[in-house]
Amino acid sequence: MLRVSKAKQIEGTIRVPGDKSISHRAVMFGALAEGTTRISGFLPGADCLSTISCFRRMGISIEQDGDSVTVEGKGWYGLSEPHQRLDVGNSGTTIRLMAGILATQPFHAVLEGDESIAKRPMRRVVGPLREMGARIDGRQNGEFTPLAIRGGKLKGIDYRSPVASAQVKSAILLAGLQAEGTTSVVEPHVSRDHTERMLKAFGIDVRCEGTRVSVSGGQTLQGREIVVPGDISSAAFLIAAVMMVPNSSLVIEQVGINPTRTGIIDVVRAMGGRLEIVNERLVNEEPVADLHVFHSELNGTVIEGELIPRLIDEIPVIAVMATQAKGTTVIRDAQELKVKETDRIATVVSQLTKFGAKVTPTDDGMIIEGGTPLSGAEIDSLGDHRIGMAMAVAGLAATGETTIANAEAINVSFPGFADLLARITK
Ligand code: SPQ
Repeated sequence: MLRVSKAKQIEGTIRVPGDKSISHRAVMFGALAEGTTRISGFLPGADCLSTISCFRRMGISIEQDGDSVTVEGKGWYGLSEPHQRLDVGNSGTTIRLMAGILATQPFHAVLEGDESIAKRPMRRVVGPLREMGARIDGRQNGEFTPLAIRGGKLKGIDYRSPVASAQVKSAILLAGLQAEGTTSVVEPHVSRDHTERMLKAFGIDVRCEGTRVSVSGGQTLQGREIVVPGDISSAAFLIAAVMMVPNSSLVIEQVGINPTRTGIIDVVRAMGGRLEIVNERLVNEEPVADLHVFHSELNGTVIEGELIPRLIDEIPVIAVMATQAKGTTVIRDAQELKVKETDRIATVVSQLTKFGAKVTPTDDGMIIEGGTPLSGAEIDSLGDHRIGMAMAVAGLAATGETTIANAEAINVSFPGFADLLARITK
C-alpha cells in the first residue's frame, strides 16, 4: 500500500532508473552476441529481471549487481533448449521479442507469464513469425499464452504491420537476422526504434527508410559496452507532478530523449509547460540530455495520430495532468491502450474518477475536463505499474490522503519510486 498526500512543492536534482526498453534489449542482444557485453545503468525492475532469468534458463551466464550487468554471450546459436517453461512475469516486451528469437532456434521452448500476460494478444507476433516458417502454438490458435515454439529455418518476409508496435517490429527483425534473404517491416507510424539503434551498435546492418526497416539474414552480433540512459517514461511521472504542484522545479539528469519516445515533451510544451532540454549528447546511438522542468499553468490539448506511439505509455499520467489544465484534453487514435498491462482506457477512467476527475472513455482514447479539483481517494493499481504511479501523481495534487493498493506493481519499471517521490516532495 502506498500513501500519498497533497504536496506543497517538489524540488531537487535527480536521476530516474534506466530505460526499460533499452535494458531488455541490452540483455537479449548481449546473450546472442559473441563475447562479453557489459551493461551499466541497467533497470533492475521486475520486467528486465524476467528477461535475465529467461536467458539464464537457456544456459547464458549473466551476473547482475544493481544496475551493472555482465552477459557472457555465446553467439546466436549458443542458447540451449530450456528444461522448464520460460516465465516472462508481467513483461510484454520479454515475451514478444523472445518469440522472435526462439523462432530461429533449433529447439522447443514454452513462454508464459502472469495473469495480465495471459490476456494480452500474441497473434500480432505469432502470425508473421509463422509466415516466416516458425511453428508456434498457443491458446486460441496462438493468440494467447502459453506459447510453445519450435524454431528452425526461416525465410525473410516483407511485412506490413497493422499496428505501430516496437514489439512486433523487433520480433520480426530479430527473426529476420537468421532468415534467408531480406526481412522488412513497414509500420503505419514509426514506433520506438531502440532495436534498430542497438542492433547497429552491436555491428548489424539495419536499413531504415521512413516507416520501413530491413535486415538481411545471416548476421552476427559482437559483444560490447552499453550505457543505458534514464527512462523518459519514468521521468514522465515526475514531469507531470512538477507541472501540477505550484512552486515546483526539478532537474532530471541523463534521460533518454530518443525522438520516438519524446511525445511527452511535445505535449507538455504544447500545453504551455516550461521544460528545457540541456546538455544533449549521444550515447550508444541514443540521444541523452538533462531535463529542467518548471511548474506551469497548462492548457488542454488534442493528442492523436503519429504522436500516439511516441507517448503511448505516458497517456495515464498525461490524463492526470490534463485534469488540472485549463480546458478540455482529447486523446484519440490510442486503441492500443486497451491491450497493455490492463485496458488503460478503462483503468484510467475507473481510478481517476475516484478523485472526482471528469474523464469520459471513447473507443480509441478519452476526453478529460480540465480545471477539476481532485480529492484524495482509495485507489487500486490493478496490477499495472503505470496506473499505480499515475494515480500517485494525482494524489500529490488532491486534497487529503490517497492510498494505492497493489502498489508493488510499480517495481516492474520504477523500483524506488515511492522513496524518490518522498525525497523531493514537501
Ligand atoms: O513490456 P510491456 O509490458 O509491453 O510494457 C509497456 C509499458 O507500459 O511499460 C506496455 F505496456 O511498454 C511497451 C510499449 O508500450 C514497451 C515496448 C518495447 O520496449 O518495445 C513497446 C511498446 O509496446 P508496443 O506494443 O507498442 O510494441
